[in-house]
Amino acid sequence: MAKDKRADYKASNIQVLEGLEAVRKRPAMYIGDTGQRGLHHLINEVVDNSIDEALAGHCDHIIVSINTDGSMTIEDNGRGIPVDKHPKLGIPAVEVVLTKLHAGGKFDKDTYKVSGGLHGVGVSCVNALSTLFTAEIHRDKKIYKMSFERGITKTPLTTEGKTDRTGTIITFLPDSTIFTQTVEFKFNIIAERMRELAFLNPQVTIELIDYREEDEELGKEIYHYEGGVRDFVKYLDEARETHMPAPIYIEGEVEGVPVEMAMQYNSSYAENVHSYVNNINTREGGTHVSGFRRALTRSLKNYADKNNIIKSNSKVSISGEDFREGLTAVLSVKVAEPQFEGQTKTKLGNSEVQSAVEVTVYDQLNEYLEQNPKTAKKIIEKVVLAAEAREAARKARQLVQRKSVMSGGGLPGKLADCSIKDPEHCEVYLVEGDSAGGSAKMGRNRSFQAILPLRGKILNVEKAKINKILENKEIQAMITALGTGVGHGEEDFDVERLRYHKIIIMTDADVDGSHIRTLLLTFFYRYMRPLIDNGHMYIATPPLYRITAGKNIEYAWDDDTRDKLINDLKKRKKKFDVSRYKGLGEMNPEQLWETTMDPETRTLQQVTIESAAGADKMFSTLMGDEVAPRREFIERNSKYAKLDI
Ligand code: 0RA
Repeated sequence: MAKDKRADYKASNIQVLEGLEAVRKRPAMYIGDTGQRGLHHLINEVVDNSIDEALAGHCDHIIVSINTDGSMTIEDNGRGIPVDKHPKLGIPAVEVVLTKLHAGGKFDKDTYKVSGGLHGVGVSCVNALSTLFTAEIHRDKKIYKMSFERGITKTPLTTEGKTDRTGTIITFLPDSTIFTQTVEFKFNIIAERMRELAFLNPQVTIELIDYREEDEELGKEIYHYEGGVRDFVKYLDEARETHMPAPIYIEGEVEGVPVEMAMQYNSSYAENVHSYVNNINTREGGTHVSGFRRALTRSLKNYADKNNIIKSNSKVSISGEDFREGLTAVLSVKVAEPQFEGQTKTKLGNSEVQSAVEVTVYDQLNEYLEQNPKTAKKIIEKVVLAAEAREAARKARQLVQRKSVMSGGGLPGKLADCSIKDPEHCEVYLVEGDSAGGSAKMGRNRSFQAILPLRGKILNVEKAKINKILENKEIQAMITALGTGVGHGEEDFDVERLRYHKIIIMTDADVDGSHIRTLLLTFFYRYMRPLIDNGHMYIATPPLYRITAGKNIEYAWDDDTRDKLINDLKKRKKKFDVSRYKGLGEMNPEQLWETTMDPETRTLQQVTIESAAGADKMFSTLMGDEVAPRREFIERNSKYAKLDI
């Protein structure tokens, strides 16, 4: 492996800024939150350090294990955390790295550090938030060990024997007094991030092992992708029909900014451009994404003009977004000092990156088109179709608007609106079926709860063009009720006009219900994405069972609780009756209010999208053309009982 001299720093380079007290006092300030997301963030924090070693050319294997006692182990074959004494502090460098905030040599600008990017709070935060944290270091032919409790050194650095390898093995047990919601690590959440890291760093192999799983085969996955971002694009499009023999691959470096990109057109109508800076998903885009878009538009337009493809085919004018319909792309750049902006700090601000990406993509895409005239022609024809569909959609949109104006107040007839008008305090229930809709209308608090019953199956937007989608009655009703408009353009969709800050999907707790929920989520994800990003989408959770004992009624949301309630009643020698709710329609309005709609007692699941690439893959697999990947996806995920959406 190539050694990078610049990264060969020792203890003296490690800067010390702060203690760990602050982290335990305000954990959310450092890791975002203390829920499931924050818990899993701990793993990323450690793995990022191993990836940094890989980026510096010193590591190519990482093993991530979920242990039976609830702890996590992350092992790498990097150089090992330095152990020599820090000149000023007089303690081993590893102790500085693991106990002082922001220590870890990440002030070295010459290497691209994941940990210097978005989160970058350092592995010491993980230590602070763990009841037990151990580090085993293989370095200089020796094995070193050290352990901590809640960030405080428990056993100082000792040597324990000899070794021929180098690397770091970190094990930590998250503190349940900090992570009060859950300390349970989820295989799927970790798997998604590890797979993503393996796609973005083809030089590394990442093994993920779940020792809680008895079936050895089920509990182990190995991620290694020689093809890097090319393999990522193929993976994302697995359930889609593609229009090209292989993804276009572009790679280059301009003024110290390495650029890598793979792209491929498919038969869907969605734009799937995923971008990364130093392995961090830049969901809000930024300069690298604008560079890519400009290059794509310019290059394809040029080619079409030069070869007279567009003129002879179409009268419509083509806009930038038409070049990205049905496009799956992954763009990955490395930036030494990234500037992150935007609401969620996932928008790249460095202006020099735009031209680096634009130049690289433009030149190499031109070359590709020249060399592959057949594919080039297919792409341009697809772009023309996209422009025509966009034009048709514009007309359909106007029609929807005109219709709603003609029908009076402009709101759909079956919407039972709430009486207060302040969107912040209003919520709308999207309810499956007219009968459940009827119960919900009677049971609701009409001052702030609106009900929109939806009839039958919602259109599968994954397989339909935008103009067809806009002709669908149920979708029209949702668009007018929500007030935001629909689509990707700034003029098409405006989250500021949203009439309800909570949009709650309420479907039956059965297979049909979950299908309808997924169809709705696919629509919102593809065409009203900011509603999800801004945290407006929720899922209602109606109970599965009702247990009646005399006048006393209790509800259970799962089998365990039902059995507990039953056993309790048996012990107290009470007579009781258990009924399973088959659908929302079986509940009377009072029951529906009490269990599912009363803000005091209901549980709402907020819809969050952790990884855009993961969500894209999920929706395209569940709703797309190919049957085999769908079956496999459902089989794989059914062992985790519930999809995490
Ligand atoms: C500080 C400096 C160096 C490496 C690391 C930290 C390091 C940290 C972690 C955490 C997990 N695995 C890790 N591997 C390395 C530079 C090492 C050198 O100069 O030899």
